[in-house]
Amino acid sequence: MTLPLFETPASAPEIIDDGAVLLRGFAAGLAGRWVAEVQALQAGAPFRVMDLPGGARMSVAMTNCGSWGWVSDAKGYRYSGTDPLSGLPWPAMPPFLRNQAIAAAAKALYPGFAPDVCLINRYRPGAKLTLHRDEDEADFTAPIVSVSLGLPCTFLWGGLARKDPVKRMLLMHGDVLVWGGRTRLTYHGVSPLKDGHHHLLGDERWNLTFRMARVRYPAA
Ligand code: MD3
Ligand code: FE
Repeated sequence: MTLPLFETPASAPEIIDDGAVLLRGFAAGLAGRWVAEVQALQAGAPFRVMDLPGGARMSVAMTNCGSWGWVSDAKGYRYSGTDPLSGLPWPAMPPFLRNQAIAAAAKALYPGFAPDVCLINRYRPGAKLTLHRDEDEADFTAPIVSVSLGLPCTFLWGGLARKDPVKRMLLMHGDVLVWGGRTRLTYHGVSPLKDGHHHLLGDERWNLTFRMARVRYPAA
């Protein structure tokens, strides 16, 4: 059989831990559409760098779509129904993005996923995310679906305590990870992005995380 050039075939789901499922290449086939959808969101809610409560500035630029968006400033982190840059509601989650995230969750055996937030992170060379837990959501029984596009990164994957040993894992363009069950509250982060060139995103890496911030899982 001849595989199409330039396309990573999506592979069977891999269980990488209790509740965490890796769908290698899930978003690779329609990556151009993913990129176009994120670009279209820029008109209403552009990428911006946020401040951390301690006073430092993040290196990753972020934006959101959906009913809620994750924000950070001198006062702390929280979900906000409006974009602090515009004062307006975040752009609606495009149906293509939402449907793809729901399909990925279903493939990872999480039916009833109904994301009300898509947080979008943009990394340029040197940008990183220090070890943290995602704990601002209302219902930790809901998984998080994460989609990687563009340059590869070294993902840092720890345990349930900050001091637990950290494993490293290469996340590549098109990879989708579904984090649920026992892994939902693990510490994780991203090593400083290495310079490189990707045919769709140049020297950038984008990561989309679909979350259920203010809805209960599973959705009725
Ligand atoms: C494990 N983003 O936005 S995606 C974040 O690549 C975030 O931009 C990283 O961590 C990024 O909060 C990592 C992989 C990921 C996302 C959410 C998780 C791993 C997770 C939630 C729980 C456990
Ligand atoms: Fe996170």
